[in-house]
Amino acid sequence: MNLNQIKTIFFLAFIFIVISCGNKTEKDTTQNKEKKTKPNIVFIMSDDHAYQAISAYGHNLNNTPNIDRIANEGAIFNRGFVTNSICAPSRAVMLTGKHSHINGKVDNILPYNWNQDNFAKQLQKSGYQTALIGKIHLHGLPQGFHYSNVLPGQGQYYNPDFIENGEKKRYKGYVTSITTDIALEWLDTKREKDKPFLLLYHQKAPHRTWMPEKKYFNLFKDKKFTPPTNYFDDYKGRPAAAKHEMGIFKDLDIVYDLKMLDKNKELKTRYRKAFQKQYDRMDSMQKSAWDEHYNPIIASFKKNTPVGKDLALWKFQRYMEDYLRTIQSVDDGVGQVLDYLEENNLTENTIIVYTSDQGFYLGEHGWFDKRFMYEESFRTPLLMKYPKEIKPGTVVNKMVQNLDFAPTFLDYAEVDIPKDIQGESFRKLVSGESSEWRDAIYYTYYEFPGEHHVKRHYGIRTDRYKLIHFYYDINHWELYDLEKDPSEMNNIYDNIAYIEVKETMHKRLIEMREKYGDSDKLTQKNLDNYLNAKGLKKKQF
Ligand code: SGN
Ligand code: CA
Repeated sequence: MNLNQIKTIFFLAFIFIVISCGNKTEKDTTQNKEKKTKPNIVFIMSDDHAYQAISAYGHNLNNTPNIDRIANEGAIFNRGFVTNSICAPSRAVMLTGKHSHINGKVDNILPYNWNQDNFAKQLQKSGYQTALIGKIHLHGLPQGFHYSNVLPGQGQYYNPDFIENGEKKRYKGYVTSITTDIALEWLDTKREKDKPFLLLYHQKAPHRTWMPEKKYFNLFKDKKFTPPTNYFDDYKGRPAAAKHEMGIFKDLDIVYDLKMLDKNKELKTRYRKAFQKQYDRMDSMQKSAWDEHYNPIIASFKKNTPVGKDLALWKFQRYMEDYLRTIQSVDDGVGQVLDYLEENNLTENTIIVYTSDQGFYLGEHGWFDKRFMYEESFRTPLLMKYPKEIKPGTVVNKMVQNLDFAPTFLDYAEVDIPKDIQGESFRKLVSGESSEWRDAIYYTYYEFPGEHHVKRHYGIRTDRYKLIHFYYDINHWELYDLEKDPSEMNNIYDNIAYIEVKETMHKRLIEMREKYGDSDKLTQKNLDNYLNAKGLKKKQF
């Protein structure tokens, strides 16, 4: 090799090194950029929060300025629905993007299989830092999260236990503020800050038994709540609804739900002991603040106990006060998280969603609780903000479901959506890029025989109509024209004027069950599993 050849080799080697270094630098930059531009996701979910109790929805019951901020700076969904209106199943659908009969968590009783895929696992694999904080109601160590700190089961309002990465410990204070503090602490000190993050920040409130935080004991003191027009519903034409055990008047316990825990124990109710247990979790300071507020109300109730219709109205008022008070603390927490994101320049690149695991009755049909496919519990609040893509003041009227969260988040994170996910991404819908969307949704409910006595049913809702089939110890169909009868008081299934609508809806329901892989056989299997788990036999009912 002569000198010139050696020079050429050195020169080529030099060029090669420069090019590869250049490429490497460029590649690193692209990866970094990608990492940094992937949006963060803060998914806020509360438990049993009725859309009627968010001021952005305009029902004038309460004031939720922080939750409203999400809608004002982003989008409000007027038709957000769940697929199965009960806690644990709703969360399983949210995580997996699959209907209950596919993910297996059909009711609050049967176990959830954490080994199956969920969107947090997918995001984790793609480089996200993930955390789950608060209520999840799915037994077992959560999978898909670098950090989890969750309430066991339903959780407690005062001095709650939490399970931090599998280890149980008790916190002192009020559950809503504690959940917020844990979430803020994770955001501030626990996550790796150079990575995009997913935070599931899930409140227990406003779940029963609606125990407010001290600072809100006097909120609504002077406000008189008017019950909905169908508060004294007679359930005509709706035999499943008539069998309910979720009436504010009939079923709310004066002591347990409405807090009339008199010290001389004269008010002997069915669930008095259960509430005593909750009260006993409080320390002496918490108890004396509680008593200072409730004792005068108890005294006045005992001195002048209302009866009949007056009692029904008194119960409604008491129910609304405490239910809405617990929401005020949830709203405060949302404000703290939004402020944190703003103060840390995270607003632009963070998707924020506010929703509930389902809707809730605030006296409609005379009820509290959920479960039915009727609007108030089938629907759920949904507000969303992402300044990069969603215009402030956006209103979405298409029917989205909790089934759609998983694919939507994966879409934003640019992760391939697994083929077996049943929901659809609403990213383009909410940004206004496309208005193409489904025109019908499917619903199932399984937890019967069970608490509140809501019979098993499934059904379909289109923009205008709803068809429901109640089964098991009843075989009953209901059809509603939601345009003419938004409160679903008039079952028109046997109305001759709707014969064609009825036929079309039946046909569409069959198609829908095929589309989502549901069938009578699966329904029967779920029923058998449930009865086995509860040690029940069909003939007992
Ligand atoms: C508890 C409540 C019920 C409620 C279920 C399910 N009773 O059992 O009123 O329907 O949870 O709620 S309580 O006396 O224990 O409060 S869910 O949101 O978890 O599905
Ligand atoms: Ca719930």
